[in-house]
Amino acid sequence: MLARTSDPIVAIATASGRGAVGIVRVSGARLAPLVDAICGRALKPREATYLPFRDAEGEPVDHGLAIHFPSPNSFTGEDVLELQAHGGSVVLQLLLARCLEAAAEPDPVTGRPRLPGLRVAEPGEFSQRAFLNGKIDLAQAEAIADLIDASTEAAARSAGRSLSGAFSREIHTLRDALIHLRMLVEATLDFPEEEIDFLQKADAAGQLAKLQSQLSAVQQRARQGALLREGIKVVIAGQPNAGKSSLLNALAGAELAIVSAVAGTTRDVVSQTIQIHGVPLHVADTAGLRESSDEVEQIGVARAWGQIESADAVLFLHDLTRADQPDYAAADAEILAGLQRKLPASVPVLDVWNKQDAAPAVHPAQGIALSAKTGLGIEALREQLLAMAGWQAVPEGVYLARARHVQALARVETHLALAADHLAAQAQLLDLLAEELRLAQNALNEITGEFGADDLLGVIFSRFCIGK
Ligand SMILES: Nc1nc2c(ncn2[C@@H]2O[C@H](COP(=O)(O)OP(=O)(O)OP(=O)(O)O)[C@@H](O)[C@H]2O)c(=O)[nH]1
Ligand SMILES: [Mg+2]
Repeated sequence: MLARTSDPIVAIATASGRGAVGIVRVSGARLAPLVDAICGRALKPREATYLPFRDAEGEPVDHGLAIHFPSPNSFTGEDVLELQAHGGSVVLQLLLARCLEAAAEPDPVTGRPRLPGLRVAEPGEFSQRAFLNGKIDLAQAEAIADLIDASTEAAARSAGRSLSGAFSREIHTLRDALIHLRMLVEATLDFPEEEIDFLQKADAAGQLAKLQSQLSAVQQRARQGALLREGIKVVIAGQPNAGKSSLLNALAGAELAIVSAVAGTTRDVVSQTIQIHGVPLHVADTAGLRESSDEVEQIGVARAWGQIESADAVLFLHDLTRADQPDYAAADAEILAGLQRKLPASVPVLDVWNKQDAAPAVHPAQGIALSAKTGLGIEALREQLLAMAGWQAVPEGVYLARARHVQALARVETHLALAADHLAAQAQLLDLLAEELRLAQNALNEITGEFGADDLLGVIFSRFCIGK
């Protein structure tokens, strides 16, 4: 949980390690005395000035650029001082320590500490302040963290779109339409004798239906955005020697897992994130599923089932060259029964027949045939994986969204559906209609944070990196 105080805060804003430039950032209500102490003078607002950063004796700690962003025209909305120094970790630590020291020193004029209470920022605290001071809304604040964490170019682009407020604007459009409808219903409640007429004339049902269709468009894009951010987990499972490790290597384009003709080669789970059209897929290769007296192999098989149980999608790999052997088919049937027992119906299982190159005449009744060895059919599998993940190209562009947003939108959907029922059921349910619309608006507000749920804020901002 973050401290929600107005303490001045300081942090190294750049990544740890060596770099050409590193930045120490300070934010607080009034930084002028600190600027004086470290820069030896006042700075022109928002102008970079090259100068020595001074220690307590006036000696330079380092030379660099200092920029003072007076409140409210800064990232956090408070006074912000940015010190761009050389990017060594020792230099930046010295500069950070110097800021803390200078803050505690008595001001030559007042004799009181220059910047009482200056402390090192918690992760995400700068962005939290930006949010609390109305510089950005919650969805935008999350987009900052998502942009930094983006694992694919598509994810970074869509995080940028969310950060620029595209997602928030869509939410505001929905909210405004919702408020309009609520006002209509609330007004009707005040004049009960006219209610049906009034709502009918204003086409409340039509407005609600329009709102529902707008919502479903936003939902679709948010779901795609959440997919870009989180990806899905795909587990490759099947009998020993089917070519699971070969398939992982083929998908990843690298020799990650050991491949050999010995059945029972893979023991540990080997995982790799691959991207298909920008969607991250976390693919896990597992031990071949069979009864074994080998203790290590047994552990591997147990781990494989553990992976399967947490999968979002399973590739059930078969060996085409052995497809016609009765005991091979029997073992596959046993594995299939296990998959059906352990997986909810919502997790797709795709039959993949490997080694097509060695059995070109055999064609499976269902699923797809490929060769991990020659690469034949791998592209088709990649497309199929995207479809299994639920990816659809959305024309207007995707904005990065989080599971939290998708869930909130689903709650809005539920409340609007109930509201529509109450509206259709006529006058006596107007109170309930009004209540559902209110709840729908609450759920929408959660996305942009225009409400006061402190606990939620703590969770969101504590996942940031320090200095952001
Ligand atoms: N002809 C042919 N051979 C393949 C293909 N894919 C894999 N193999 C061979 O099949 C054998 C087993 O491959 P692996 O990828 O190790 O199989 P696995 O399913 O990971 O096996 P375990 O780890 O023992 O469960 C190796 O000799 C591979 O060279 C393929 O597409 N065509
Ligand atoms: Mg293997």
